[in-house]
Amino acid sequence: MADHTVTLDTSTSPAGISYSDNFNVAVPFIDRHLAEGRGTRVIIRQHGGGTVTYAELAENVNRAGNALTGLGLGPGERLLMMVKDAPEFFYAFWGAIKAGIIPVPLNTLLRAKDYAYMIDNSEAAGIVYSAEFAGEVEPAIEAAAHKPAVILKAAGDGDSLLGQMAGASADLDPVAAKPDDDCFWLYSSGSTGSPKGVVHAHKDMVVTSQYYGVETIGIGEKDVCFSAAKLFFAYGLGNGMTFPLWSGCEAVLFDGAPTPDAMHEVIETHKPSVYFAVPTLYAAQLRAMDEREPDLSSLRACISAGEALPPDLLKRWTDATGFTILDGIGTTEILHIFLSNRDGDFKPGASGKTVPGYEGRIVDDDGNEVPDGETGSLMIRGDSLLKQYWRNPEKTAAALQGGWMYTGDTYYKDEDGFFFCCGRSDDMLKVGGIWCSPVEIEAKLVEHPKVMEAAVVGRADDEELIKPEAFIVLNDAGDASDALTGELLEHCKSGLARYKYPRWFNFVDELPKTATGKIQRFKLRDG
Ligand code: 3UK
Repeated sequence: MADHTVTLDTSTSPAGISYSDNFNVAVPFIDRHLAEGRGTRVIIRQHGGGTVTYAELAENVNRAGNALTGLGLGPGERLLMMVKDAPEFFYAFWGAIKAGIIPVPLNTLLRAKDYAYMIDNSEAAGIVYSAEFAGEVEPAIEAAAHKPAVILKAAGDGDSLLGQMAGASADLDPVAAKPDDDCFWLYSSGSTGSPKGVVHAHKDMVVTSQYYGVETIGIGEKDVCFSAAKLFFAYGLGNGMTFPLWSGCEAVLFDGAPTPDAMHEVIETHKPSVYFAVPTLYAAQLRAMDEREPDLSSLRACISAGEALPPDLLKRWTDATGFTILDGIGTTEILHIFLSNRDGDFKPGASGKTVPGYEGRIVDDDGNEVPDGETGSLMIRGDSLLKQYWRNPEKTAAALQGGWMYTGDTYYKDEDGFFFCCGRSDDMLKVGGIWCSPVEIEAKLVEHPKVMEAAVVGRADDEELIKPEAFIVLNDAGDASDALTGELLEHCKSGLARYKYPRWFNFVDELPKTATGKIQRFKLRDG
């Protein structure tokens, strides 16, 4: 077989996927389109900006790879990316991969402290960031002990990546790789401890794009994909970049905050056929529709992931728009969705059935499969699982057991094969589809001089969506007041990523604890 090729046997479902021995995934995702005559077709439609064709993309990827190499980055070295949803995200990510450099897209909503940790943990050789995020990225670079050799703005004149690309060659041979070689990382959070680098292989984006994108959602050449979830999330990376690239269709990019009105404007302007969002955003869009009815007629599918989609929200969306929403669960470790509802085969409240190519088991504490209808831990097997958590053999061994991934989610399966989510096995929260560690919010609250202790749990709001709620013990109980609540709110908003602040504050005399002093958050949740 020629180098860097994927062969699909579509006579079976899931399709049989085989790879050439020498396999750099930038070739099938980027260069293949030129060979298949798609050069003049549009891949990127930037909201408020221009378009990029497949030929322009391929050239810019080559220039980016050459620019990064020219600056001194070498194969296997990490390039952290705090880059907004814009063409330069594609150039940096694929240019790095084609040159053997490991791109690591980071959540652009994080704070300097988070970035400093990731710089040190990854020992990144390079950082590329959009100017919008300089206020958090630049202090992080100052604070980190490890000093990346290459620091570069993504866009702008002169020293930026785009500036360097202008002077770089438009030809680049893909660096030799194996399908299972390290390709890119994403960071994933845990309830305690620090974020973990999730190492993915070259083949993983092929697996998710084919099994979920093509075989589950039916994404094809005529589709236009728009993801409200940004590209730095595993969810957005698939929705807004790898699925369109795999299927040879278009991606709409929007670099602003995903407000309901902005989403409606983008949909009306660019007429996407497949829309990907999170439950919190669907709920906010419904509220905005009370003011103005958007034209959503270009859509053929609405998809939700990141947190459970409440059945009532699904019903209200369907009543208002005529569309169903296909809920599916994915994780950063498995890269994309592995349980999904389908058009004509869905149940409200369920995460759906297994996606082709994945197997799911629900097990008890001893690892034995439980009968249908009983809850247990969800384990998943498939070909897109992480290789490892970077330099974390303990967490890797706990998560990957005999080829199965322990998701940390509690589930049951009904007699029809539908999986139902019953929540996390740990205390982690998903707020608007984004991880939120109670421990991190508690630590921020305790920094306030009037706070002695704090516990944070998830509480369902009026729309059944989970938000953080704080229980606070003050040094002096007499200080409890609405003014102090306002002060604590500001304290959290200014020091944490913006989705993490508590929506409710309760002042209490003490927190429930175990004999060993561990906060019993479940008692606060249930109480
Ligand atoms: C939770 C869900 C119920 C669940 C993701 C689509 O969310 C993604 O990845 P993360 O690593 O989080 C994974 C965790 O989020 N979760 C996600 N989707 C659902 N819970 N119903 C859902 N539909 O706790 C899971 O373990 O941020 C989503 C595609 C790729 C992804 N990485």
